[in-house]
Amino acid sequence: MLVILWDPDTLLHQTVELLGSKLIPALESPERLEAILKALRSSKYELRTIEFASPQDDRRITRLLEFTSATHSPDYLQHLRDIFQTWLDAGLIKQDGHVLPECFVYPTTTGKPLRPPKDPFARAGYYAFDMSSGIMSDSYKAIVASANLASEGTDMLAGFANLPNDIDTAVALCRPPGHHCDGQRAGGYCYINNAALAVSTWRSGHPEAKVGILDIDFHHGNGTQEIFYADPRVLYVSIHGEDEFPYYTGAADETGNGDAEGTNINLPLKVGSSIEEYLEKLDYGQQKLVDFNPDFLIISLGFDTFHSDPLGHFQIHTEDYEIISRTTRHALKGIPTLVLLEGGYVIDQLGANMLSFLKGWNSG
Ligand code: OKP
Ligand code: ZN
Repeated sequence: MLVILWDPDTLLHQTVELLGSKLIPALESPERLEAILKALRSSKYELRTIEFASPQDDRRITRLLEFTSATHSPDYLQHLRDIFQTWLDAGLIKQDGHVLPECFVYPTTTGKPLRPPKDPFARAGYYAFDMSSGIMSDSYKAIVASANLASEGTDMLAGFANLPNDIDTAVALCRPPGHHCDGQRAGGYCYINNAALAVSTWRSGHPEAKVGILDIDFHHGNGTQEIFYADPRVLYVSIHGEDEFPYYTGAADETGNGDAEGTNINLPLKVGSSIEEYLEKLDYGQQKLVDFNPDFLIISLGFDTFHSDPLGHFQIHTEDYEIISRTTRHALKGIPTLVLLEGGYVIDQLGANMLSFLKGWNSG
């Protein structure tokens, strides 16, 4: 049985991005979550949904930050918390404005360590790798609420929090998503790597555990890959559009470093690929995960693999999500599983796609 987690504070983040040379409301919008909630509420399946309130008590916040700090640098987390107010105080934006970067970090031959720039305007670029990660007045609240869902879901599955014991799957309706954040910089609508936080949460009670991550968002999870690239106890498997965003990662020859060699598996697929081609890769990735025999499984779930997605380009339809989730569940049954929402931008089909996924999971 599965349980679904969400938090109304995640709706507060609503920023802008560039389309050509125009600023538009970011495609990663509150309406995405609202569409999924609407579908869940009117569904004929029996679904257990828990509404969370972002962490209020100091102990919970301290614990969340401690687990996040295992993979995110303290100065980056401080930046996320403070940059909006800093820009406001410096007169760079008004209350309804958005922090967007100007100048990014780039390779040099000096060998000198990079330091955060003093200029608050420049800092926005130091802590980001693209311009799809704006920060507005309530962003930090939503970022924390989203991350908290990943941690709460893990607590339940790990037995750190009370949960009816027939539940072995938690679906965290996170937004903003997480898989592009590498712990030092925001990008691709991601600010905290929710999957990495789930791993740290799980490890707080099971330090030796092996964790499998299956990333089925259309885009390569460069952040998750980066964070666990040298970690032999995390197997990262990603199926994603070849040569698509985030452009510089996701090739099949990125396989892990040192004794983690072989624990990073990228399965790039050509743009326009069909569900049959997709399922071949999925089958291969699932088998690798089965062989790894993880104690805990995380699925980074994006619905931007949908055929008409503005940011994704596979030929995958609503009924296919049922097949994808059923085969995954079937292959990896018995392993406690945290499903984290990543992308998916066809708002009026997101609800149906999520229901299709849940239906397949429950019958796998
Ligand atoms: C995030 B996730 C549109 C550019 C969008 C960012 C894509 C982020 C995808 N103006 N670039 O993996 O779904
Ligand atoms: Zn995506």
